[in-house]
Amino acid sequence: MPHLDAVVVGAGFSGLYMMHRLRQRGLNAQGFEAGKDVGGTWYWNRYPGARCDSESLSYSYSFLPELDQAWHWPERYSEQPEILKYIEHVATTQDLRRHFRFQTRVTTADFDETADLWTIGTDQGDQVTARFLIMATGCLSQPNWPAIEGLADFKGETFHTGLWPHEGVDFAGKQVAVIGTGSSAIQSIPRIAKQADVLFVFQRTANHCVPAQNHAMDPEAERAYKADYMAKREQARHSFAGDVVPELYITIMDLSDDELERELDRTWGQGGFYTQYPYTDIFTDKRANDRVMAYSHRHIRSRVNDPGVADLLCAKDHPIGTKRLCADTLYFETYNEDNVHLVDLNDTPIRAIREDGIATSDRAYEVDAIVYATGFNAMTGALTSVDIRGCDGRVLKEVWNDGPVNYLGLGVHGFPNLFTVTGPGSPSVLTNMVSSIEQHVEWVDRCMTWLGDRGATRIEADQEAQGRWVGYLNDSANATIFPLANSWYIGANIPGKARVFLPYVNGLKTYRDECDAVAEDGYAGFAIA
Ligand code: NA7
Repeated sequence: MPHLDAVVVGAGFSGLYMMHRLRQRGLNAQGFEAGKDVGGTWYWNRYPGARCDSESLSYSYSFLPELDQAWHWPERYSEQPEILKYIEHVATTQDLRRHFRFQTRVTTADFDETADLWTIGTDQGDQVTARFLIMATGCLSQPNWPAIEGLADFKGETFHTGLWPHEGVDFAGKQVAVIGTGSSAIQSIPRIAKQADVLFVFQRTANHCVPAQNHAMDPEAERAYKADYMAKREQARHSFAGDVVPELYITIMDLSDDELERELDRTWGQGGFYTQYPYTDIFTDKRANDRVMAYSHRHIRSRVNDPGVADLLCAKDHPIGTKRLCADTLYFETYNEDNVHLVDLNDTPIRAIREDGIATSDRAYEVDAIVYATGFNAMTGALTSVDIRGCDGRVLKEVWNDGPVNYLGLGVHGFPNLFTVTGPGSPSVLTNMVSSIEQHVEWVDRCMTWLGDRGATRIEADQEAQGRWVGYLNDSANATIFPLANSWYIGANIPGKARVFLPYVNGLKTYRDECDAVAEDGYAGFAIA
């Protein structure tokens, strides 16, 4: 059985950077990736309109300063093909592909306590042993298929936004259904509506959505950013959001109605998460959030002609931003088109999928294609779908049955030498993902170097430190209004999943400081052997 220093699972932004670091240190690391090539999220999510909601100049690696200068991002927020092109370029120029086995899914991982080694198995029959197992499997990588009766009976074309065909899909001349109105639906619906003869959108819950204000890259802004790139990277690394954005300096409740209107006109003009970044109280004071929400609703109503449809599109069940905020390009205007119909599933729930379409409580919708934009088993799904067995035969999936427990979002008691890059309990999805990925990869690399220098073969989170961390995570989340929403942040989108707030809410800067303090203190809270 081949023996390795480390196995890296996943060849997205995390896995590639992890591999780069390990190989630079001369370690013998092997990567496994289920897809045919690199890219992770950006490999799978090829649906029309798929786009990042962090700006491209900062949603990219910071460890390649020459590439920073050479690379041109054509838009403020790049579309999936551009991001994938960038990742592929990095994989090629850094010669990373040869360290990965593609079309190979890791299915099992067993820890041998006597040898301090993981034995890793794949669906292609590989068996390898490795000192360290690094799960770089992404936060939104296990697609969620809804449990609707008859789903497999449909005779037309079935798609999931998170598993989009590489050759693309032509909806011209077709009757199409989209189920779901989260970010993936909001990005794809305007594009699908342009092609399809008829589009039915099946909405269970409206999502808060603000204009992305995407545009072609402004050459002057690009020049200015590049002139100062290193400093900007440094700023992002030590910021709340992991990004070069204005941070927490305006308190909504201090503003009069007129002042707030002007302020929100300004940030709605900037678009996307700029409508959240500056506000100290948007996630801590529901009254402040309500005021922003009222503005958002007025904005939506001004974009949709039919007041009844506009009303359905205004999210009212959760404070704005407590489910991941969506950023749109002409989403609401799409409902002004004659071929687009919104179906309110609260009024007429789906009863079943039939051979020829979708049956709701009041009628049948005959369609040629159904697009499931129904999201992911977020943050834990990719980890618990692998049969990971630690000490004493403990199974990760079972240990996490009541919600994930770990220390720093990086290590789990009972599972030595296992690292989870952007695992639950770390800032990840509440920040610029690439910044959080880099922080984790660098921490893991530093930790492995430290262990190697001491001849240590094992690191494991203490149960007590883990308990304190989980308590701190919950207290931090409960000090905000995030838990008020039935979001994927809290596992509410997956039937039966424990209701635990998954990401770390105190921002990347504080988190980085906490992780660094643990490292500087000789990895306090971890048992080293
Ligand atoms: P999301 O944001 O989880 O959205 C999934 C959507 O699918 C949401 O509107 C759900 O409605 C809907 N859904 C899920 N199951 C059903 C069933 N059974 N019936 C009807 N509707 C259903 O996933 P996305 O892919 O859009 O975005 C995920 C993240 O990727 C996004 O936040 C960005 O960070 C990138 P519900 O709200 O549960 O009523």
